[in-house]
Parts: sequence; C-alpha cells; structure tokens
Amino acid sequence: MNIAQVDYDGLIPNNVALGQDERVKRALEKWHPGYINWWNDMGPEGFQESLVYLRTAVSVDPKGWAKFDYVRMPDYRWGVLLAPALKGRKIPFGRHKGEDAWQEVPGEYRAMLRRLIVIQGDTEPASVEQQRYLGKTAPSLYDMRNLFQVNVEEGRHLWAMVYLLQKYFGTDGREEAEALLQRRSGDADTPRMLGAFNEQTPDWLSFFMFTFFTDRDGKMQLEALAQSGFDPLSRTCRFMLTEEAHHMFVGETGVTRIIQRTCEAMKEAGISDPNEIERVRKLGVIDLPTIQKKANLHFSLTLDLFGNEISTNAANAFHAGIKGRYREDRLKDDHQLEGGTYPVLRLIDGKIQHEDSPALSALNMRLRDDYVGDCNNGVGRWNKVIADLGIPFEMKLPHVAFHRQIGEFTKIKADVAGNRLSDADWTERRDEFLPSDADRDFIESLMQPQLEPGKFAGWIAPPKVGIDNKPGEFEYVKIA
Ligand code: BYC
Repeated sequence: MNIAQVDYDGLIPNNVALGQDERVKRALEKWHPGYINWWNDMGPEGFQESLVYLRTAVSVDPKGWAKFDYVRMPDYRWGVLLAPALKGRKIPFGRHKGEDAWQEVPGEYRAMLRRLIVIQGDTEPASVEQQRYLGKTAPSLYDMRNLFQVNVEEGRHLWAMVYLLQKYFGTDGREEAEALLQRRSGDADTPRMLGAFNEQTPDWLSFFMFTFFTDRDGKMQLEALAQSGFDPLSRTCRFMLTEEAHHMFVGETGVTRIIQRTCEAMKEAGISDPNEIERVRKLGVIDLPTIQKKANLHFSLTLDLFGNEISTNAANAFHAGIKGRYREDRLKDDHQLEGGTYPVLRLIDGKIQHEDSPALSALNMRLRDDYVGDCNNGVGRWNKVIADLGIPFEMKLPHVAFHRQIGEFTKIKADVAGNRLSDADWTERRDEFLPSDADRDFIESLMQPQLEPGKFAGWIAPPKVGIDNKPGEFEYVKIA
C-alpha cells in the first residue's frame, strides 16, 4: 500500500492498513457511533444539515493532500492519518538518544505516554464544544466555513489520539477513548482536563484570539510530541501539524481583518485617537483597546497550558525520549541536557526575576519562551497593519506574570507590564486589562450573522483571497 494515499474503502479512512489489523479496526468501528453521537450533540449547533465546502485529506503528501467539496458535517470522513515513516529513524534526545525509534510502547514509559496522549486528545473535542454556538453569529459564509473546517479537523485530531490509545494501550486505552467522549468543556462534574479548554468562546473575536493563541500552543505541543522516540506518536503529530497550519491562519488573519476594519473606519471618520472608545464603537467596529484586552485574556489563559515553571514531569518525559523541545532536530547541543541550565522567570523574595534552573526541569518554560517568540511575530504583523493605516497604537503581549492560574505567579497579582498589584488594586483595575461586562456586551451587540454570499459584517474586513481560490461571492456554506 502506498502510505501517501488514504484508503477510503472502509468505514474509517486511513493510511495505516487498518484492513489488515482486525482488532484495532473493530475497536475503532465500535467507538465510531459514540463519536458521531458526540458530534451531533456537541458539534456546531444548527448547521449539521448544511452543506459546507470543506477540505478532506486524501493523501499525506505535503504537496497535495487535500480535496475540497461540499459535505454535510456528520458525513465528514474522519480518519486515521500518519505522516510517512522516516526510514531508520532514531530517538533524537534523552537517555535513549541514538537508539532505534520505538514502534511499540516501551513498558517503562507506558503510563507517561498514555497521560500525554490523553491530555492532547482531550483538548481536541473540548475546542469543538467551546465553539459550538459560533455558527449562528458568523460574520460571513467564508468565516463560517473556516470555523467548521477547524471543528471537523479538531474532531479528526481526536481520532488521531484515539487510534494510538486503541492500538497501543489495550483495555485502559479503550477506557480512555470512551472517557474522551464523556468529559465536557465547562461541565462542573466532568470538565475537560486543562483550564483554557473549560473557558467560553462567546464571540468571534474570542474565536480568532483562541485560534491565534491557543491553537499556537497546540502547534508548540505537537511539535514537541512530533520529536518523540515513540514513532507512531511522532508520525501522528507530524500530520496533525499540516492541518494545524490552517487553524493558525484562521486566527491570525481573523484578528488582522478585525484590526484592519477598525483602523479603516477610524480613518474614514477622521478619528486618530484610538482611546476615543465610544466614538469608535459608534462606527460599529471594535476599538483597539478592547481588542488588546481580549488578547491579554487569551494569551494569559494559554500560558497556563505550558504547566509549571519547574516540572519533573517535563524533565522525565524528555529524559525518557517521549516529549522533546520545539524543533529538537534543528537544535545544536547534546540533546540530553543533563548538566545544563536555563533561565526561568520566577518569584523570588517577592520579586519577579530570572533564576538559572536545571535545563531538564525548565523544559516547560523553554517551550513557553519559544511560544512567546512565535506569538510576538504574529503581533508584529498586526502592528504593521495598524501602522500602515496611520493609527498611533501598538498591540503588546502582556507580561507572563499577568493573570495566571498555573505556576509561580498564581500567588500574586500583576498588571500587564508585570508590576505587582495589591489585591485591592487588582480588583479596582481589572477592567483596564481584561474585557469587562460592558466590553463583552458591546462585542455581543455586533455579533449579528451575515449570511449572504460575498458579504461581511461591518466589523471585519473581507479576506484577501478566498479558500481554494474561490471568488468573493462563492457560497461556502449552503445553509439547510
Ligand atoms: N491545567 O509538572 P507540571 C491543543 C497539572 S493545545 C490543569 O507542570 P507538566 C489545541 C499537571 O497535569 C495543546 N492542570 O505538568 C489547541 C500535573 O498534574 P499531575 C495541548 C495542569 O506535565 C486548540 C501538575 O499540574 N497539548 O492541542 O509538566 C484547539 C504538575 O504540573 C495544568 C498538551 O498540552 C493546566 N494547565 O505540564 C485544539 C500536550 N498544567 O499529573 C487543540 C500534552 C499542569 O502531577 N501535555 N497541570 O497530577 C503536556 O505536555 C503537559 O501535561 C502539560 C503540563 C504541558 C499540560
């Protein structure tokens, strides 16, 4: 079988020769109805009958892997797709560095691997649940289609992790696969595992911020897992990253188009001061300071996903060859880090300062620093749009100590510049930094659907080009 091609003959499209693996095929076929029930209950509400112009993977060849067509979402062909095996691949880091990559789960690391796969798997359906009402307020059919594309692919990413659980983890893998369909984002009794995935995504600015910031964490975590010595995990994550690129595109261009529309409207109305919030809002666009507050919220929630500053879990996973660093294969050092140190921002004697920590224990922070760098590049591109339209405003990422719920800085309150605040000052000034109820009400008032092909809500600029090079008036979703 040609690994690049996906076999669409059976119930579950795949490029892992599922037809010759009766046990796993049966297990996945048994899991399938529960997944479809979950999708029907928790997937995009109100649009399950609509025809959506979606891409489906037909190959894992990076040069041409997708085909576009109209699909009813419940009929989307969710499947199991692994990037091609690299011949002779070795474990790239940790104490087993240089040994042959594992094709089976090494017994001593079973629990660790299972935990990482379950955490990763849990985020995927969670994001679909968080976004399930957004179709109803889509600013255009183009944006609605992008939302649904992201949703079906997050669903596929759940399949990717469930395949690993079913194939490599026996009975407990099956139980974990079931549990992934039982937890619910934001549920008081059975919440999703990580904090940011229990927050709401109430409006489209939040959706774009989420896909900019939180999907970017997804990219970083997948890059780290793609380095894994457990080859099936590495190959799974490598293909997921191909899909993930579109999600980041949706977030980045979505926020950019909102910023662009705001700046254009300000220019047309002759408003040069971005802090004239009420005047800007009267134009029916979102003022830049409110966009900044949403960025502050989503960035700080996403930082929590990197775990604690000092983490023995992270050290153990690296040492074991299970979870690497961002682009481990491009780094030039011994890939074992036993003696090295890494500067970590910590709370020492009440002050926020760097401390050299053992490099292995600091791996969560190393990944987070790479993440912050990647976010800053994107923010720079937003700022270019603002500068090109001549508005004196710069978007900035808040300090990493701002508004944290995991790690060192949970103990303190800080402003966006990282200055410590008393509890009373924080309470008084919170709405300067984070969206207030009034901000949320205003944004919500703009969230009126625009469902005419080629038209866009007034608070967001049209995209530069269509999906799959379609013309402006293309009907991306045929609403049923
Ligand atoms: N919430 O040693 P530590 C994505 C727990 S996004 C709740 O620092 P570690 C996507 C931790 O479990 C990417 N609990 O933890 C994006 C541990 O508990 P135990 C998702 C937390 O393991 C958009 C304890 O605190 N993928 O794909 O070094 C749409 C000690 O912590 C949290 C991954 O995250 C938290 N935020 O780091 C769709 C990759 N943080 O076990 C999808 C897999 C920590 O001692 N996960 N704790 O009882 C990991 O790599 C790591 O587990 C974490 C945590 C980075 C999450």
